Amino acid sequence: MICFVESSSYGREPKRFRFSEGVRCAPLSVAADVSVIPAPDFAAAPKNGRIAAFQERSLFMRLVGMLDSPFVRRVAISFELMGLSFDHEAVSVIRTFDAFSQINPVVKAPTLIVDDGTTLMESSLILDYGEALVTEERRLLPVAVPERLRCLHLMGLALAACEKTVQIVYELHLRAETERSRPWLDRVTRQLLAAYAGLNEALTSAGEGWALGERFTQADVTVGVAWRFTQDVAAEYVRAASFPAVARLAARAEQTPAFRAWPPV
Ligand SMILES: N[C@@H](CCC(=O)N[C@@H](CS)C(=O)NCC(=O)O)C(=O)O
Repeated sequence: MICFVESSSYGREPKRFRFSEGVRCAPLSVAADVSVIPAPDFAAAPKNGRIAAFQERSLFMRLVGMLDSPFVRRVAISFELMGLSFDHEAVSVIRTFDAFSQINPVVKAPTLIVDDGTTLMESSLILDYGEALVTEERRLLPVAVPERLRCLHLMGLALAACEKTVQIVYELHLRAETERSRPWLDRVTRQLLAAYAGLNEALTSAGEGWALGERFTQADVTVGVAWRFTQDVAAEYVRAASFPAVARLAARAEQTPAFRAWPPV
């Protein structure tokens, strides 16, 4: 299918490309007989690229949504890290609402269409499904309770930061200037700054490690995508210099192969 979609949802100059070019597929396009690989050798798994051969279940998943959405990007990066293969379809909820509604009438990004046709929404629910598909070594959420708690705490702050940034963007770009609410913007900005202050405080102790120490977890993915998103679309509301621990961790996350494989464009 060829149709034109816009590549940006968040106020930057939109770029047009053909729908077929917006679909990123696993290069190892999965042969029908490679549905289950028993006892995969994770140590030998490639660290980058679509890793179809290491997927334990659920081939042909479709991840729908623009990568400039932090929610879509965290799913793409996480699936990459988990070794789950999927096709990415860059369809915008803003600029191509009708096209998106053909895929999911609720028009929420990310949308994941699973191999049996089930539609999933909400990035954290999609990631919950992804975690269930892979073995423990590939999971991004720690199992031990204290680590899990810290991870969820950081993810909650980062997701709040994403949500508040989205609200600022929608207020500024989807409302006519005369309809904008200054008190609402101030409220949301205060919440956004509180989320990053909480993150910065919690991450200060992380030093040069990842959020939970040596292991890269969902906290690192979510903090990384949140920070990049806010800096890309609402930097004037969140001064990077005020949150050095968050900025440092996010900069290092952006250098990892999975983040580089799924840039926010
Ligand atoms: N909590 C949701 C937030 C997703 C979200 O707000 N996505 C935006 C795009 S960044 C969207 O679908 N907006 C369209 C709408 O809400 O109508 C998640 O984690 O997936």
